[in-house]
Amino acid sequence: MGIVNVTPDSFSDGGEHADPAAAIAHGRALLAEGADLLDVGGESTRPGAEPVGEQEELRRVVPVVEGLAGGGARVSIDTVKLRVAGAAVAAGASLVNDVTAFRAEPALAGFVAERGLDCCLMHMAGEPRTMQADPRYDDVVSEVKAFLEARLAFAVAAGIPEARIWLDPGIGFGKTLAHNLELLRRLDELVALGRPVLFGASRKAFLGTVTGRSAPAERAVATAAANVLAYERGARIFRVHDVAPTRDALAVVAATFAR
Ligand code: HH2
Repeated sequence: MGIVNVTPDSFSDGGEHADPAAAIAHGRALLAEGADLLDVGGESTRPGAEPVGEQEELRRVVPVVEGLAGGGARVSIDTVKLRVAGAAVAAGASLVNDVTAFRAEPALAGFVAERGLDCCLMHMAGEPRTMQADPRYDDVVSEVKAFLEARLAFAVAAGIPEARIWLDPGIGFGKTLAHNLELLRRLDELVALGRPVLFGASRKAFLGTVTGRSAPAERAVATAAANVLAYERGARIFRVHDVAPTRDALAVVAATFAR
């Protein structure tokens, strides 16, 4: 899953693809690198980010979804808002990636059900503005697992077939370095829930801490390494800014384990 951020303030690529033509060109480049789908987002969820108004988010994402889906790409819409998801789906998106797992707008689950869409449900402790203040868990993996189980049950009760639901530990969303590493180390426990697991570590701060690389764009190798570990533990969708390095890393994994 290649990331197309149409935002002025994303943590690693804010402002780079803020106009629709640049964002569409970027999405096409990610497809050429081997992305199977593109995740288009118009609201940054980085720690400390302020929420974006609905009109502004619509203005950012709709032309980009239209341009990419119109060209044949599979597009996911990264939003927590029902109206934005509605407009993105009308423009050709077929998957809803909601970082609140339908807590921001529970009616979004009914919309996904009614339209026969796929969705990704992610764990987040708190909200982006404050989530990194002092995250605490007794056991991060069992708490994230219990949360995802409950949100999966909510989505199924809203009418979304289980087969259409992906789960995501929400790397960096209300988690310390130790929490992120523990989730990666024990990712198989989330895979055991029986749904495809999406892993989103791309360029995130914990990789900067581990490698000493303060510039997010220099964390592509660290991202690929984390994704190989996640693959080994059963994750199957990788949300990344740099598609080519993760593709190469996963090709080595596939060649090693293919019989
Ligand atoms: N991470 C980000 C945004 N959306 N969605 C899912 N399912 N999983 C994630 O880990 C995830 C996500 C944050 O990364 P990015 O889009 O690069 O930054 P920003 O939120 O600053 O735009």
